[in-house]
Formats: sequence, structure tokens, C-alpha cells
Amino acid sequence: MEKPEYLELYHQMVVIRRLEEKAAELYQQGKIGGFLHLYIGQEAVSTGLISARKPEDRVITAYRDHGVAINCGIPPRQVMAELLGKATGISGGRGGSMHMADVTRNFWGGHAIVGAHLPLATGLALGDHYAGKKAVTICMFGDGASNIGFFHEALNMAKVWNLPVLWVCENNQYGMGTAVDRASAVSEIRMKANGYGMKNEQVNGMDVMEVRNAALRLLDEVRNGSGPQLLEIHTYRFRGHSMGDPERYRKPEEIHRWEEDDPIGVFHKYLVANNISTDDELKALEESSAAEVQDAVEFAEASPNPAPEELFKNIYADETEG
Ligand SMILES: Cc1ncc(C[n+]2csc(CCOP(=O)(O)OP(=O)(O)O)c2C)c(N)n1
Ligand SMILES: [Mg+2]
Repeated sequence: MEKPEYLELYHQMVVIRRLEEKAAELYQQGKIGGFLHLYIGQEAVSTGLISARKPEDRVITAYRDHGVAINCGIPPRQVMAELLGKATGISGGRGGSMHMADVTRNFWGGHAIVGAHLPLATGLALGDHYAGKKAVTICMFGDGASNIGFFHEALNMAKVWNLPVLWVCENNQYGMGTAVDRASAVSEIRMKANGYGMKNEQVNGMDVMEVRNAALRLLDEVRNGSGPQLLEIHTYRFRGHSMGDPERYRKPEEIHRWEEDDPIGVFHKYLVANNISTDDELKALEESSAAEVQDAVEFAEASPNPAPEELFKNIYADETEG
């Protein structure tokens, strides 16, 4: 990678962090309704992963989707406006936090039901395979989702039909308040792929370069016909499961231990140690990213609510649109 590409990864991670810190404030002020699941601590996962995709590769994820939306190229203004339920949001204000999506950027959402988007990923990949396209579907999901029936059905079918899917498990150690080893028969999620004859591996999700390098290699293999593979990415969410989580299931010391490996701090050190950037340059980038997020907040707050007549649009397919 050239220097601007490294800096762009750093920029994306900082924008996600600042945007979500602002979102937490706005939620507490009652300006964001519904659920809000923050990605803080996991930024290196989607940033590294999505930086490795080609435009034809599809991305689909669960409800912890704001970072994924930013990495897929949705401007912070449209992400923030969606969080506030405004007409200028990427889903027109009708989706909110859990339903960011933009198929023009090959980002297929944002899904609230745990595990339910995994069969959709199998379907997207089946479509590409059928059409003879060399595209990979990247399906991100949590450790908790790997205990759901959908996971097993979707992986099985993908392997039976040898479909181009990269299954990416974001193992953030918890499904809501339940630790992985209390809910999953195996706490190494990658082992579940063995049951479906799929190649699998594990990487450190606090290191954006490690994620990116693994993703580049695996996407290349899947694109060239290896069949589906599973990548387990070890990560940690620094905030609660969603806003209002009393966090009785973990100790502050555990959070502090993981915070020592803050993915933004780790990458900052890497860029300086390898003479790719300097402290001052990265600080300036942090400031301009914060200004970008502040602009997004002002844009979102000044935007109109969706018009009531919009409510009945996009419910049924419109025959006139073909
Ligand atoms: C089918 C279904 N069951 C239960 C829930 C409630 N629920 C929301 S998030 C969640 C935990 C999922 O954990 P994981 O897949 O590890 O994702 P994470 O929240 O850690 O990103 C549960 C049980 C749901 N949304 N859908
Ligand atoms: Mg989890």
C-alpha cells in the first residue's frame, strides 16, 4: 500500500469511533430512537476486511453496522441522518441504526434478526455463481449467530454448491450478556466450519493490517474457486451490547485489558514505528475526522423528517420499475 491508503484506513477507523461517540450522546439526549449497538473497539475488523474487497464483492452484516456502512463508502452525513431517522439518511430514515444499506455500493445491510442474513449471503453468492460473475460475498456475523440454525443451513448449502462466500465471524467474546464459552459448544468458532469441510482460520481483530492481509489472501482464494471459507476474527466491544446494557456479566478490568490493544492506538503506533506517518500528521487527521463527524451531526439535525406519505413506499415491488 502507498501512504495515502494507510492514512485512509486510519481515517475510516477514527471517523467510525467519533461518529459512534456522538451517536451515544445523541441517543442519551433522546434524538435517536430504537436500539443502538456500538462498534467501538471493533473498528479494525470491518476496516481491514472491507479495504480488501473489490467493488463487485458484496458485503452483508448484522445490526452492528455503522462502521461497515462507513467502510463501504456511505458518507458520515447519511449514516448520522439515518441514525436520527431523517429523510436524508441512507435508508430514507425508515431503517435506523440496524438497517443501513446501499446496494449501489454493494452493501446489502444491516439485519436485526440474529443469523437471518446468513442464508441471504448464500443466495447472493448463488446469484453471482449462476451469472458467472467473479464476485465474493463477504458475510459478517457475531459469535452468537454461530449457534443459530441459519448458520448451519447457510454454511452447508454454500459448501454443497461450492459458492463464493467468505464467512467472517466477529468473535467479540459475547452474545448480549452471555460469554462465548457459556453458549457455544466450542469456543473456537472456526472449528464449526470443519463440520462443513470448509477451510478456516483465525486472526487478531485488534490489528487492522492483520485483518486486511488475511482478507486479501482469502478473498483471492474464494474468488478463484476455493469454495466458501470461514475467517474468525478475535475482537472486543468496549461498550455495552446496546445502549442501556448494565454490563453485569463482565468486570471493568477485562475491558481495560482489551483497551490496551485499542485498534486505533495499535495502528497509530504501527504507522509511526514504520515511518509511514508522524504523530503530528495523525493528530491532524484525527482533528479533521472529528470535524467531519461534527458536520454530519449538524447536517442530520437540520434535515427534515420523512414525509408521512413516504410510509407506504418500498413495501411491495413496483411493477412499473420492472
Ligand atoms: C433470532 C434472534 N434471537 C435473539 C435476538 C436478540 N439478540 C439481539 S443481539 C443478540 C446477541 C447476538 O450476539 P452476536 O451474534 O455475538 O453479535 P454481537 O452482538 O456480539 O455483535 C441477541 C440474542 C435477535 N435479535 N434475533
Ligand atoms: Mg458477539
